[in-house]
Amino acid sequence: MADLLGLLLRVAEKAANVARVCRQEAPLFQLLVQEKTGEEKNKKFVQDFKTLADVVIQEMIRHDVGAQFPEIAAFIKGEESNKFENGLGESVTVTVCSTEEETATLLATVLDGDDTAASLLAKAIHQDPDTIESGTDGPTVPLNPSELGIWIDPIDATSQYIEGREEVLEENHLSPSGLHCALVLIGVYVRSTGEPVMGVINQPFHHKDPAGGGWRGKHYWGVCFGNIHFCSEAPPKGSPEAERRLSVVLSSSEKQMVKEALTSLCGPDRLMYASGAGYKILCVIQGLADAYVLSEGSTFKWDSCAPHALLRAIGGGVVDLSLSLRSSCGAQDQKMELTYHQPNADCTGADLWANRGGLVAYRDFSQLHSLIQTLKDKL
Ligand code: 2IP
Ligand code: CA
Repeated sequence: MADLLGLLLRVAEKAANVARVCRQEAPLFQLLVQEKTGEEKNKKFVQDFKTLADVVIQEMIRHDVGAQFPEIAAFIKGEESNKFENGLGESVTVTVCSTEEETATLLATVLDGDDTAASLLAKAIHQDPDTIESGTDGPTVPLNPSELGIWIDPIDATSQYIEGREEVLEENHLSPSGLHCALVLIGVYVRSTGEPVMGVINQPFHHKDPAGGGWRGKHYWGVCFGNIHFCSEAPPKGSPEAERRLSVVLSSSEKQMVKEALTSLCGPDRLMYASGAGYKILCVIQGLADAYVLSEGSTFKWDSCAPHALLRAIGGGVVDLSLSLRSSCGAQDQKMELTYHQPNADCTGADLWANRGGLVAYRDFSQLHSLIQTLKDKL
């Protein structure tokens, strides 16, 4: 498992590099943001390039992890499919080839012959990132790679990534939107139980290099299995959680009824809004909010698996909101925690893997209990 953690940290850093390159290199950036007008307008192509950045990152992670851990290869899933249609309606399967040149040639077919863009992208895919240390000798966890599966979200909060607003992060404050909400998420779960046991998060746009070298990222990781708990983030300090009013982060599109119920519990000044499902869970991990409540089934296994593992590593978790509201013992039941191994019945496409009942991400169990009790009468 220590080897796997090291590999995931490296491959997530490479993914973050690809995400940064797509914004920093002019030929790629133009594809990402260009809005052609009149006869030149080809919305589909612009749309497709956004997806291509995601597909390329996902395939690169799948390729690198599958090469080192062949037992996991067939159990690496993500948000995107690698079947891709270019602006000319041709279908291409995006894969990472054995050489940079081959990958560039393949990408050029998806990019309608744009060799410059294809070469820049291929270079980032084949570049070795600086070695990243987890800061421990590596947790020893009694699990074999053949027991594990992986969920990848190549870029969470894609809309913030495309829009690209540069906000300056204030220490100890969450920011509602901007580039820093975009995250690379890689989560590992146990195939037989669906329990999330390892998570790596890379925030490609964490801060600007003061020497003018562009954006720098930050990574976070956690491992949790049985009594083994390791996390890059220490549980937040501050006044005892029970002694102060709860703070909750929500999606800006959350239902009015939920906002009102939570206002009565927390007070209006303790409700916050932020973009990105992964970023909101990261805010809970960092103590910028006590909980993230989502009443809709609008997140997916790839959004929650990685940050869920980090939360568990610091003593928290992520429960299914709808199940918790219906259960007689509230959230107390371990079965309320989200799992990652079984598709939803009677669903197709992405909905197979939706967190259908909504969710609550929390650090402190008694706070989760108060939230569920408050929402129980209202939803
Ligand atoms: C999205 C993204 C959105 C989030 C949505 C996720 O993933 O994180 O920001 O909505 O739930 O599925 P919101 O910001 O309202 O919470 P992606 O960007 O990968 O599609
Ligand atoms: Ca996502």
